[in-house]
Amino acid sequence: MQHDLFSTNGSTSLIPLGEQSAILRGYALALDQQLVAEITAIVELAPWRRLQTPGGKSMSVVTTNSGDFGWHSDSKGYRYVATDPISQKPWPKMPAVLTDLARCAAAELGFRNFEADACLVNCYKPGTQMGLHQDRDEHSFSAPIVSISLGLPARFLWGGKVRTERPQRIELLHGDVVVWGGVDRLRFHGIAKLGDGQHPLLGAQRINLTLRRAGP
Ligand code: MD3
Ligand code: FE
Repeated sequence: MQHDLFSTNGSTSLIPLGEQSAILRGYALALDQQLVAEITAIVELAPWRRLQTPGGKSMSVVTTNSGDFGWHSDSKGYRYVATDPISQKPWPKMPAVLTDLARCAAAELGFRNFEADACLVNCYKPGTQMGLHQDRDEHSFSAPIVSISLGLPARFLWGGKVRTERPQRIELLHGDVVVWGGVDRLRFHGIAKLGDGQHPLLGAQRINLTLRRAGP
C-alpha cells in the first residue's frame, strides 16, 4: 500500500473535514527533513517575494513556486505563470517527493492519478495571516488540491460555499497533509493570524506547500 511509504508506522489518522476533504494527520512527518531541504533548494533559485494584490495591497505571507506553473499576483490580477517574473526563468522543477506525496494523499480520498503541475510555497511568520478566499485561478476545478503544513501550528479557517458562512477553526500541525476536492474544491478558506512560537526544524515560521493542477 503506497500510503505506508509516507506514514510513520501506521500512526496517520484521517480526520474528515467535508464530504470530499480530510486532514491526513502526520502524513508527511517522516519526510519533513527532505521536504525542508527541497524548499531550501527552491528558495535558492526562486527567492521569497511578497506579492501585491490586484488592488495594490501587500500580502502578509511571502511566497515562491515550483513546477510548470507558479501562482502570481500583481496589478494585472491573480494568475498562474510559467516563468518567474523576477528571474525570467522557468520556476524550479517540482521535486518528485512532492508529486509522489500529492498523488498518494489524493488517492487516500479516492482522487485517482492526481498529477500536480504547480506547487505554491507560502511562508508565514508570527502575526501573518491569509484572509478567507476561494482558489479559482486554475484551468479546471476537477482535480483536488493537496496541502502540506510544516513548522509552527496554524488555525485553518474552513468556510462554506459562500463567504458569509462562518468558518470553523481547525488546527493544522507540522506534518499534516490536507486534501480538498469535488464538492469541497471551491470552499472558502484561510489561515488565522499565526501565533508566536519556535519550531525545532523551522524556528519562528510556518511553511505551507499547496499542490495543484493549474494547467489542462
Ligand atoms: C480549502 N493556503 O495558498 S492550505 C492558498 O496554509 C491557501 O497557506 C493556505 O489557501 C495555507 O491558496 C491554506 C490550502 C488550501 C488550498 C485550497 C483549498 C485549502 C483549501 C481549496 C478548497 C478548500
Ligand atoms: Fe487558498
